[in-house]
Amino acid sequence: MSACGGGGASDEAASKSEATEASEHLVVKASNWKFDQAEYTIPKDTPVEIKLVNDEGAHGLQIKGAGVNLSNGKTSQIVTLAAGTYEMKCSIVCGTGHLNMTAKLIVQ
Ligand SMILES: [Cu+2]
Repeated sequence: MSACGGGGASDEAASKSEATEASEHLVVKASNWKFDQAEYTIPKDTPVEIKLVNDEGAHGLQIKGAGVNLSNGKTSQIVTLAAGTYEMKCSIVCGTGHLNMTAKLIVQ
């Protein structure tokens, strides 16, 4: 019945260069001037939605080597990471405690 021959892809989202649905979620809460945990752990090779919640003040979240940079307009991002330890830090110059805003993301 299909007009154009071949294909046979029944999935409407056949291309999956980037995951659009996360199977895990990580919420990182920021306040003046810290993240709510010193270490966060997520599973490797799994699409994880990383979400930044500003409980107090205006902060961003950058994860070095993971291609994650969340700030004002953007509050979440889905990433699939290889095992390792990544450095997390605030990406907005938010005040006197800005440099203290670091944490570790452990992917295992
Ligand atoms: Cu900051």
